Amino acid sequence: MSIIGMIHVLPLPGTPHCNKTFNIQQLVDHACHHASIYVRHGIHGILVENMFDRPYLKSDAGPEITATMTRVCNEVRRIVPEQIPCGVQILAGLNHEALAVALACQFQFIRVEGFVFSHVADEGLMTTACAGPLLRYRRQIDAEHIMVLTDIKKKHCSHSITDDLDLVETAKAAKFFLTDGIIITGRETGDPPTISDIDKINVSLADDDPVPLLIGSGITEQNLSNFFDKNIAAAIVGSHFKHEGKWFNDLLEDRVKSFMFKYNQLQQK
Ligand SMILES: *[C@@H]1O[C@H](CO)[C@@H](O)[C@H](O)[C@H]1NC(C)=O
Ligand SMILES: *[C@@H]1O[C@H](CO)[C@@H](O)[C@H](O)[C@H]1NC(C)=O
Ligand SMILES: CC(=O)N[C@H]1CO[C@H](CO)[C@@H](O)[C@@H]1O
Repeated sequence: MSIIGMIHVLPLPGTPHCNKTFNIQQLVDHACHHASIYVRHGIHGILVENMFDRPYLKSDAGPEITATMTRVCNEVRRIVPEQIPCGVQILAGLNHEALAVALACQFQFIRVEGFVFSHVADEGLMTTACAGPLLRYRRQIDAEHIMVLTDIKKKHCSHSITDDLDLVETAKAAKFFLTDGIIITGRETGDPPTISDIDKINVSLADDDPVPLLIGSGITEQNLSNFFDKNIAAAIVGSHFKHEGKWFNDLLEDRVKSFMFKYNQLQQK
C-alpha cells in the first residue's frame, strides 16, 4: 500500500477565505513547503486539492481557479522527484480542468467525483455522470497516461437518489465505465471506510482485470495496521497529518514523520 499525502492549497482568488492581499507566491510557497515535508519523510505520492475554496461552486468556477491551480501544481512538480506521482483534484467537479492541469504540469493522476450516477453534493445536484465526457476529453487531448481515480458514493453527499444501488453496484459501474482506480471513503473527511465495505467491493470486483482500490479518508497512524494487509493500492492521507488531525489546521512535520515511521515498521513485518 502506497501513501499519498494531501496538499490543501490556500484559498484561491475570488473565494470567500482568500487572503485580501492575495499573493500567488504565498500559495506556491505554502504548497511547496508541504510537498518538501512529504518528500523528506518518504511519501509515495502527492495529491493537490483546493479544499479551502469552500463554499464550492458546482462545475462553474472561473478560469482564475484553473490558472492558479496550474501555477501551484507546476511549482510542486518542480520540487517533487520525478518518481513520486502527483495528482490533482479541483472542487467541485472541475474534472476536465483537473485533467488539463495534470497534463500541463506532468502530473500522473486526477481524483474525480461524480464519475457514475448522480448525487446531491453540498454545493447542489450533481446531475451528469462525468465518465463519458471526461474519458473522451482525455483521449482528445492525448492525456491517456493520466490516471482517473474516482470516488464512489462520495463523502459529504446525499445519495438518496441512488438508494437502490449499493456501494458494490456503484463500484461495478465505475469499473464498467473504465475507472483507473476506485476510492473508498467514510461518510466525511477524516472518517475511515469500513473494512467490510472494502472487502465487499474487492470480492465483487475480483477477476482477471482487477481495479486498484484506494482509501480516501480516515487513515491514521493508529488504524493504519487495520488496513495495511488489505492489498489496497494506496491510502490518501490528509487530516491525520494536520494539527489535531483536523484538515484545516497546519501540516505538522512530526505527524508525517511518525506516521511514515509506523508505515515502515508495518512494511518490514
Ligand atoms: C495574508 O497576506 C499577508 C501579506 O502578504 C500576510 O502577511 C498574511 O500572513 C496573510 N494571511 C494569511 C491568513 O495567510
Ligand atoms: C482482494 O481479493 C484478492 C483476491 O481474492 C485478495 O488477494 C486481496 O488481498 C483482496 N484485497 C483486499 C483489499 O481485500
Ligand atoms: C476501521 C478502523 O480500523 N478504525 C480504527 C482506527 O483507529 C482508531 C484508534 O485506534 C480505532 O478506534 C478505530 O476503530
